[in-house]
Amino acid sequence: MARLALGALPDLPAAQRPLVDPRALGVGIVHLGIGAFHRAHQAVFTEEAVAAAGGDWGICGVTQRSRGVLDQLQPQDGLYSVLVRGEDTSLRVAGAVRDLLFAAEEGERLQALLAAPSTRLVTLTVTEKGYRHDPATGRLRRTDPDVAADLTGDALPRTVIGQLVRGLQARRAADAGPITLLSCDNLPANGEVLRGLVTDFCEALPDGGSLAAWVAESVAFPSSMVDRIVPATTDEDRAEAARLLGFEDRGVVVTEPFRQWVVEDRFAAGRPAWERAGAVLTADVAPYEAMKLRLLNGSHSTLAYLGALAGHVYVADAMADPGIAGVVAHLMADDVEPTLAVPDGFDVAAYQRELIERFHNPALRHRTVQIAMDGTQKLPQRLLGTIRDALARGAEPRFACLGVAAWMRYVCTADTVDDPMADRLKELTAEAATPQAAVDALLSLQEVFGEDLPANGRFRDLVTESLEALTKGGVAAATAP
Ligand code: CS2
Repeated sequence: MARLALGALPDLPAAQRPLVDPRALGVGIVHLGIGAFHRAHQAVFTEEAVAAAGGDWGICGVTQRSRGVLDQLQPQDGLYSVLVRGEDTSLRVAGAVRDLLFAAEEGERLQALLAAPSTRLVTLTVTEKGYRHDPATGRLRRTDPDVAADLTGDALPRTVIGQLVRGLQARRAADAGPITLLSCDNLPANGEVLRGLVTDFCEALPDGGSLAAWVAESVAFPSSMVDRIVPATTDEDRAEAARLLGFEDRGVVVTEPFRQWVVEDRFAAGRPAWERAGAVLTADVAPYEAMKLRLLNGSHSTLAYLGALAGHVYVADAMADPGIAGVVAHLMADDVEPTLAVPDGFDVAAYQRELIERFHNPALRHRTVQIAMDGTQKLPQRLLGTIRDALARGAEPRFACLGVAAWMRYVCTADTVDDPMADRLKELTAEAATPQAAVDALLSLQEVFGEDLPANGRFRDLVTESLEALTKGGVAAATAP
């Protein structure tokens, strides 16, 4: 079977062709972290925006650690299909990705692109751990060996923040004008966090003060809330795409019908007309961010740990378990909702019902272990914020604490824990023979729990009770109503 590429487009039915002519689209966006999520989310919004309102907003997708996505997309001229699975299945080839770059081997080209006047926007989906920050404080971890190496400036930078700062340095030297760096990762105040990390990095450089001042003047860091569930693509997905397209597509991404993007409208050098594609451009993203991170992602992580412990491979299977589904519903309504500042006119109860439906989508095979990864980087914004706010109001966030306990049980019992702090977690829990000892050991992770939560007796008790229940009676006992 022939491979999808520009030459294949005339053979596709109109409903499967890109909305724009990829050949006519110049690159205006550099995207760091071109995984499945970006391809099913921002790249789709951008293509629709360009189709509606024009502009040279093609994307150069950058990968950091592996050539995988380049091997998929380069032979396909950047084209891939988006396979949407809801009640019906649909597929369309996406046309906004016009160039690809492997940062580990093409650091100089990346720097040149960031310094080019045609590049007006850099977007990021590098995952929580890609920021190399301390999740509890949001500051740059200068002791991280890669960050420390990048700060010496001796070789091409390896970290995302190092690459951005090097690119900004070159942009300033080239007098190429202002630019926007837009974080699209699941972190609260993600724009503010990114601004803080870039500034921390600049200020740690010799003579970095004037660079930091230029950044403050010329670079915008809007925040954004992104939402679309995009499970990892499987061989069956690739087979289905080939059947629907009549061409082999190694880059296909699978997703749900739902998508949402709320973006702070503060750009230094223009942007695509994303509102024409259904994005919400607003002055304040914070209420949307908290709502999404706490309701969707907090539930997701809780489902992932409880589900994986109970042997459920997919999120939809975990949702079919009445005990787990009950925990998710209570977590949202009892623990999270009272902590939210809901935007005016927003129906938060309907939002929760819709989330539950999305989690039930049987056509999306979303693995619990995929969501379970990187727990140390995810817990603070997904569950601990809810717990802090609930405790401060004198409430008992039992379900959010069960989520934390499920993470602890998972960390103590899973064969492999995929987490940047996996070695620390292993060391800490190696000697922990009782639930109480495991709670004591894991709460010593200040980078995750801060100083306040470990010192809060009510929090410790709630987590310990749940971990005891999980240890003695398993998920069924811990989730019994
Ligand atoms: C998930 C998210 O893998 C995870 O941790 O919770 O990727 C989730 O699917 C997205 O944030 C949905 O918008």
